[in-house]
Amino acid sequence: MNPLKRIGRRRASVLGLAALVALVTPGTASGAPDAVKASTLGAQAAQSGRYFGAAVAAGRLGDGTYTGILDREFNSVTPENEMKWDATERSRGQFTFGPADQIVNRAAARGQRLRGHTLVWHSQLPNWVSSITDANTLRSVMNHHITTVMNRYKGRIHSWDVVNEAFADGGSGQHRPSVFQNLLGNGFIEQAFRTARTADPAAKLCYNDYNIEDWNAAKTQGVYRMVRDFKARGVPIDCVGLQAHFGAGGPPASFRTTLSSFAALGVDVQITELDIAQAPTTAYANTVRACLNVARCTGITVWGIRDSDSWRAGENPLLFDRNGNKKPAYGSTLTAMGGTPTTQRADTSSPRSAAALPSRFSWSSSGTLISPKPDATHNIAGIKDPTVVRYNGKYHVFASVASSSGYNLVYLNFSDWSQAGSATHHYLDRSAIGAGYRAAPQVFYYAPQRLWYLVYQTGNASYSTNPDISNPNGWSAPRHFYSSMPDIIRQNIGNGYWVDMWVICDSANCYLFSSDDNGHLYRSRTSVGQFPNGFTDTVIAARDSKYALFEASNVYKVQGADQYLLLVEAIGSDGRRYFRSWTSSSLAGSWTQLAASESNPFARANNVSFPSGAWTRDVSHGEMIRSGYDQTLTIPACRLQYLYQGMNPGASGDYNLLPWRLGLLTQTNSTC
Ligand code: G2I
Repeated sequence: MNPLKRIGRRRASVLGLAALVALVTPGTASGAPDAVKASTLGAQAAQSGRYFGAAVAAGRLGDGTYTGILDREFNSVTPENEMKWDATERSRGQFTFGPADQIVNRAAARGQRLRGHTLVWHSQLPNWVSSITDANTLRSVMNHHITTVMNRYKGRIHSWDVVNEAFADGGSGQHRPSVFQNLLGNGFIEQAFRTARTADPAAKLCYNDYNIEDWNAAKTQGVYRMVRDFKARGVPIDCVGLQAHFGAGGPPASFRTTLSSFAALGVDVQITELDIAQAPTTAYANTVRACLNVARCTGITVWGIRDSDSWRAGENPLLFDRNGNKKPAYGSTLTAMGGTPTTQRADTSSPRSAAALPSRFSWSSSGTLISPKPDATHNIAGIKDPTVVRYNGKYHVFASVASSSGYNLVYLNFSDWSQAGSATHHYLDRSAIGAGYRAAPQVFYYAPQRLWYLVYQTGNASYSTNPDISNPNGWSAPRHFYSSMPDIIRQNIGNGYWVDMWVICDSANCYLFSSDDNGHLYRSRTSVGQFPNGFTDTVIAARDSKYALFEASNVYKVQGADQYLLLVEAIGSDGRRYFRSWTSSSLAGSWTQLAASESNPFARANNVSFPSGAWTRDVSHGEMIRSGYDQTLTIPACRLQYLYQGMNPGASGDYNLLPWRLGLLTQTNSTC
């Protein structure tokens, strides 16, 4: 965002631009189908709206091979042991959430979904519970446990295993004996589900068990009768988890019938703990196919990552060997979902993978969602350059506010977009950020330091930090990333401006991108350990003509793919702002055009529909809605949303006084 440029200068320069743009941005319409074959389990499962998850152990999160596979392949996580009763309430009323928090916070920051496992189970139950002898005490202890654990993670868990393994093995089809069954009778399961619904009404409530995959088994029929009865009587239940701990033969022939029979009762089904002795390729493929064939089979979780992580390690039942290499069953699993495996060694950096994003985009725009809210001391003309994260159940938006006296920043939060217009605007010149030229903010949580960063331009590239994103007064005074403008920028900037600083990190390095309104995208680097200090090695990351590579660059990691997305704002042959896009397999790599022309733009008035009225012809400086909130800037591969600035097409005059407003694009050609 260039605070100084004027619309008049821009319009005057547009003559002859059409030819120029055509020259430098050849059309990239490829006719490639929108449906893509992803090269990782999570990304491919997402193509059909499903998740592919893994059980995760907090104790292994320091193992880079383990987390490398976890973050590359899986988009859902189940804590393997950390949410169980013996881990969370070892003595009555004393709750411990450290290891569970570790898994939850890590997954949430990366946009991975979470399954909760498990609230009521006869196993891994502390002695103080199993030795209770009084029904009223046990009931209140059970309800308190469910409520406390669910409250802790409220809004962050997509599905909870409320009750685990309550049915007996063998031919009875009845509940197994347990302290819950023995003291509370058959009604304990219903009681647990009712308490769970009250505690977190948004979570899907699941009954989870093993050996219920064979439709002909008495245990399966017992669970089926319970779910049918719950649905008939309005007891809250949303899904059945089938653990799927299989022998080498894989799933029983009736597995798909079992899944579809439960689904027909009006519940989702999920494969929750998949592992198969010796991991035969066909057995894995058959399991996956059974799920894909049932619309309400919403996801698959494997019970561990490498064979050495498995509770059945001696049977090598998982998709990765102990060195982290993909096993043949990995390939058959991915292929069964329609994906394409890449050959990949666990200990090298990821090679390029199949594109997870389509090569053409179409969007639907909201109307104006956020407009300036001037107050007695802030006479604001435009609200611009938004940055946004979803954290703790809220969208947190920071933006530039433009007025005749210059630029500063504003902060607002709201729980959903329908509330955006009524949110309070907090002017950040009242914080230690202070008055004066501050513009084009970017916000993220820097997980290694457990600190929020707001990056913005002040003439230099600057930042403030805050331990609490929701506290507008918590931001520190500005500090600069550079002692002065790097030489390479000084040599290339011409008559442009140094603007729109953007930070993104991979597991080793952080990169700072910036633009010069003169056709150059710059990139500097520091290590994750040194950040925010040490940005050096500034290079030109991309170059084009001035208006074809103008400003407002954004760079993101595409979830589940070895793919980064670069967006840069251009000025079109009609003088209107739009976005071009490129991808790369590495943040330090070269960028390949994705949708990068006026005829096949990433987002431009010609690929956006405006159901509530064409309030803008510009699709200008904005930011993607991320799937997480940390420094990796991870975005989903599907159903993209982009918060942007637009304005009344008839407006003109002083650039700083133009009536910019914020609106939201939602991708309409997503295939997943
Ligand atoms: O048993 C396989 C699974 C069956 N369905 C419910 C799941 O929750 C269950 O998971 C396993 C974990 O994979 C094991 O990791 O549950 C076991 C306990 O029943 C877990 O084993 C426990 C050991 O029993 C403990 O001694 C150990 O301290 O793992 C703990 C942490 O490694």
